[in-house]
Amino acid sequence: MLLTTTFDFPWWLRVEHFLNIIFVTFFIRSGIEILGTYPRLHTNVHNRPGAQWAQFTIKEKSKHKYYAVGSEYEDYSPIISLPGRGLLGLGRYWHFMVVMGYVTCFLIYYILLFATGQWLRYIPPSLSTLGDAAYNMVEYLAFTMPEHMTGYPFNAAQQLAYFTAIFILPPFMIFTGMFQSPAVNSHWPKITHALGGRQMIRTLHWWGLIGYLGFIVGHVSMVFIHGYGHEVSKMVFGHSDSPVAGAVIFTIGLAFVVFLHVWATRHSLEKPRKVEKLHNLLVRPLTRQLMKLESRQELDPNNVTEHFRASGCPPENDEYMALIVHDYKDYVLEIGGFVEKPMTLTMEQLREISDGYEQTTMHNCVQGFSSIGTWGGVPLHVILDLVKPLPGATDVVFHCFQNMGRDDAIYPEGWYYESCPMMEARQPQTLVATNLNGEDIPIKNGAPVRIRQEISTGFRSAKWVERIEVVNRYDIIGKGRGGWFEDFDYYDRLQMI
Ligand SMILES: Nc1nc2c(c(=O)[nH]1)N[C@H]1C(S)=C(S)[C@@H](COP(=O)(O)O)O[C@H]1N2
Ligand SMILES: [Mo]
Repeated sequence: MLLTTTFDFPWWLRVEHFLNIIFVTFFIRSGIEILGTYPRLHTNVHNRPGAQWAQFTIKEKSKHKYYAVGSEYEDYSPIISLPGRGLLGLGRYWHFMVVMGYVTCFLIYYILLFATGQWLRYIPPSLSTLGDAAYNMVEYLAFTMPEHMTGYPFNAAQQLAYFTAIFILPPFMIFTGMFQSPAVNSHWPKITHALGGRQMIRTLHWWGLIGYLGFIVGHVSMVFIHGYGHEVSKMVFGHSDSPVAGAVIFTIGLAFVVFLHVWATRHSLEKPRKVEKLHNLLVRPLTRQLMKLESRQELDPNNVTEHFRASGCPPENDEYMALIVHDYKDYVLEIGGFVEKPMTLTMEQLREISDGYEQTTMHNCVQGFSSIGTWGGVPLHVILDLVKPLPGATDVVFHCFQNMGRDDAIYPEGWYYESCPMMEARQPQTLVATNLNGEDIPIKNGAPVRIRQEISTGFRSAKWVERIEVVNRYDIIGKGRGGWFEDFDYYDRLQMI
């Protein structure tokens, strides 16, 4: 028989199984952190408030009337989420670090699985396996032990569960995870649309989480039903001849996993910058590749979001108020810094250069909400060609009228600013926007001028922009991390995911 030779559990399979326990539990806890910063699930890309189909918070409404999302954060306990306390940036750091490790291990695992023929035992031999699996479940409920399938080391219900956990859930999660990345979903807008849009993809990813939780509950119950020592010694030694030693070693292994979680949580809360460093080391190679994907969105202008959601409160200083009162006639955008020809542009001049340019794109807030808008303005590369960055210019910094500490009650201090590497600045859809849906940009969305960075998450699109500065280093601005959220909230400056 073909399958009798693959009855054993080779060492690489057992190592992979153990690593998987670490990866999946880290995914779940950091995933809950991410979910908590926008604890509502929608299926419609416009995510109209109140239209969520599920919610994981008891907060009814946000504190602000217009600027909803900032205060919608749910800060779960560090016992549940990694690292807890609403630290989205750090939760993301962990989630993506684990992606790097998990995907690497999984590729090796798949290769070995196929190279050794082990994969065959997880493939249901015929459609009747489905019926057998259902029958097995009834047997479990009746406290009888189902028979193994002939030639296999497990019964039909187990085979089906393993098949799902090995061949369905991981690719599904990687795929639905990837398509939440603004770099990916703006490069393949048609696939994004075909999948049902940004919120549907988020919802699907959540169902994957439920799939994992279901699998874990089932899998762990099976281990106890079939005998803890007997089962875990297969995970340790590959056979069940030494159940006691197996149980001891496996339990120590589990304690180690718990220790890792406690360590990761404490470390994140106490030394967040160290976690950030590790993240940058592991994940930057990926984000730098993602940065090369250009946004190619030409979404349907008839499908713009009626109430484009807003994040952050508008500036409250006299200078900005005066601009509003005078209908932005006195507004001048300064573009300078490390350039050959610094210049200033009025609204009128901006509109003239723009010559009616528009792009209809989807906004991806890092917290998870999305909106669609038609933005008019001047692509940043056009402006850069006018001011001519000097050789050695590396980044473009956007300075805003808004001071977070002063204008937004939920944040501590500091002028809002953001920056981006020259490569991102020169992308075709990186825009200096003056219009939203054919009108002046509303105050809440960044009037009179804001940036659109379409391949990155929302916080990188600075609103209420006063000045654009080309630089050859950004680490001497603010606290040196490249932007306000990077300085204060451990957000990733190259948040392409
Ligand atoms: N100056 C400034 N720009 C900002 C913010 C802010 O608080 N202040 N919030 C950012 C975040 S987190 C998001 S999601 C988007 C929101 O854009 P919107 O309000 O048009 O939806 O703006 C970004 N730009
Ligand atoms: Mo955001």
